Amino acid sequence: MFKKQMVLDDVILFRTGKPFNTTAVIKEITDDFDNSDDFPYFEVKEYENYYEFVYEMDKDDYVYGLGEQLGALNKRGKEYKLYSTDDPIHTPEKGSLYGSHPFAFIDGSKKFAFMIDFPGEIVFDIGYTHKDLMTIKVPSKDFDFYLFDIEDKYEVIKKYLELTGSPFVPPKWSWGFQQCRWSYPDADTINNIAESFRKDGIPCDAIYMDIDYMKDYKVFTVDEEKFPNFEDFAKNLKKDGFKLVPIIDPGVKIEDNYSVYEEGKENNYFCKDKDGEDFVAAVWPGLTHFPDFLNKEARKWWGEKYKFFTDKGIYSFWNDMNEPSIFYSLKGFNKLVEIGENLRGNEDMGIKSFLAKEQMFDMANNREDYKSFYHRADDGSTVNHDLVHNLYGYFMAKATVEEGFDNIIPNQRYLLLSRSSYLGHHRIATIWMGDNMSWWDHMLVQMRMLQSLNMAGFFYTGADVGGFGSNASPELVIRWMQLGAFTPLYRNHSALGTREQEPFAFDEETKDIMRDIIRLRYSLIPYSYSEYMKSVSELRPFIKPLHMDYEGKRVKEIEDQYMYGDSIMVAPVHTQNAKGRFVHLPGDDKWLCWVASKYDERKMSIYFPGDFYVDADLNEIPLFIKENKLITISEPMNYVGEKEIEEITVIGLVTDKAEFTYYEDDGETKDYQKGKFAEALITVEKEGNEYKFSVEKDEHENPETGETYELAIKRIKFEIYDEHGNIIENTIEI
Ligand code: MIG
Repeated sequence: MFKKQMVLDDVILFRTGKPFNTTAVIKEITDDFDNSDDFPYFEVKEYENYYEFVYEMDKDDYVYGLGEQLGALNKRGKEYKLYSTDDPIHTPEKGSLYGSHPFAFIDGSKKFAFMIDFPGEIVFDIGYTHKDLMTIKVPSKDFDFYLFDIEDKYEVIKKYLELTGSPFVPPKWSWGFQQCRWSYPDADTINNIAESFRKDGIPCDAIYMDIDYMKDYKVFTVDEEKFPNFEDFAKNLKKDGFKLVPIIDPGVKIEDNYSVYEEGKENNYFCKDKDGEDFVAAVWPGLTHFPDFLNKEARKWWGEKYKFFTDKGIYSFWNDMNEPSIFYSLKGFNKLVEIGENLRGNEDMGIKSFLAKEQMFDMANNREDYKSFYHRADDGSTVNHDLVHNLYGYFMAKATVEEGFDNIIPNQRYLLLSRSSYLGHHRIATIWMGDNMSWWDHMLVQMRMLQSLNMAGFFYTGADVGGFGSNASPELVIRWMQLGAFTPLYRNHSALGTREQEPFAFDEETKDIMRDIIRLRYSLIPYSYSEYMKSVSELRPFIKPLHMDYEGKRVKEIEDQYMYGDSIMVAPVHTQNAKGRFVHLPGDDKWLCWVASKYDERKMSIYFPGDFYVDADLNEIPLFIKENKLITISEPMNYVGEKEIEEITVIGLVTDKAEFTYYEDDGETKDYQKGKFAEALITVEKEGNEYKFSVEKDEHENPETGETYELAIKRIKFEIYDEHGNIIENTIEI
């Protein structure tokens, strides 16, 4: 039985029972419900313990959404199990990854969208069992179902974000390049990496610290032997423009006198088993307890722990392993020992170790283990983990931000990556896409996920550039670095035991090409940052699949081209040994093609709509600037904020009128929310054969201090193309 409420125009909430308060939705829901059984679009089937929603798909219906998932952009033809899972083998048939985002769009004979706010497993069978039926199974009688009876996808996303909150804004430096590896084992290694970037003139803004920085993998500790004078080490790197980003794992090592363990145990901050004992699971540190992030007191305790780092000027983190990933539980391990016992005597056949290994894999991330522990929710109730499983990573981020940063560094912007996430996570943090591989296919996987995640509110996200697992060839890393330059999170990461992937880990030519790509990325930051801030304030995705802007089945099938901001369509080369690729240019607009390699080298040509093979040598990536749209570039720097940007160059193909809003703020604090920012409205207009250029400054006043935020740019250069490819140049001092 459902009751319903109109929560926003054309957004109807259908509620059954007493849903767990996931806090995915921040819009206040009143008690003002009507009883109703008229559920549009779906046939609703009620069973003893669950509901099923069945939608009969038209043969031409497309289904988009579900955020972080594998497989095609159009979700039709597969089964998805939304149950957050640490699965490092991202092959196309997999139906569960680290995050759960039950929000989907039907785009076909009927157009609408829906979101199911339920934190346990939801199974989406989208034309898998029966090719034209979508069946969604929610194993509960307590959840919220939001129906967006809206055709336009931008409008749906806007309403979705009005419900769940606008996407978070990381510091400006997070548009810089970021280097990671599991692991840089000690301070010397990290200092050498930093030095190599500067010595080689390769811009870089952040270096990550993976699990080996900790003492015996104990969270909120630093191994002082490997990192002596940690505070000075962090300070010195910062002086040189490098931000350190430590990993944080939730499992707290069981070890007497380790303060995090002692405090958690004493105050009952850990998840409990059915007997009320602290639940034991093995992860990196060995046997651990899991903090109960669903409990406010525990969140507060955890959030304050980040002070250990924020006091040292470190404000950015990656919360890993928070599905939570379990190697094995104590119960599982005891079983294994039994099996081992049974196998005694067979040692020399080698079978014991083999079987044990198989068993170990079976034991990891086991559903029985998830069913065997409990949370104490904020309302005092005890909840079985399995029913709220998909919240763990999101609530860890809430602990980090709402109970941590909001108190200890309230005005500071931060970059917080999390591996696991749920609906609503995007407003306080973001995710990276987890353990991909150095496989060509995974570049396509990244592009699909990037588009889907943007539709789910994760505007700033990205995957491990170059691939995490397995070994990358120089060609693969180059192509991936090109793609990565057009994803918000631009982080190269690789796994322990795999080939090194830093720009200088390869031959000189590869390094030179990678330097040029990274410099191109930095030169585009004035564009990327301006467009990002606009997308957040307008609640329009920053990355857009072509089907968001164009109609027709041709564009709906395009997965490897997307809009990066409103002006650039990017078409990365993502296949082995390719020297170019096919590109579809949609709509009626012409496109200014920039086969880009160096930021200051223009290889431009004008294209009309249609399908083309575009050449792109190993050092080149095809970019298409939309007719009557503009981009802005500047001189690259070693790191974001090294120098003030005083001059930008505006590039575009203008046949009528083009406008661009260039945006500036301090890039580090939340003061922009109080008006501490400035914009320049740049206009290029063609009248007859004449071009008119204008720049209007909009420097805001901070209502609290009365201060005006002044633009740093002083000069705007124009490189405008007409439809014949002629260049019109101009400079305006402002
Ligand atoms: O079990 O910390 O996704 O980025 O390098 C593996 C080591 C744990 C998984 C993360 C990956 C990270 C790795 N972690």
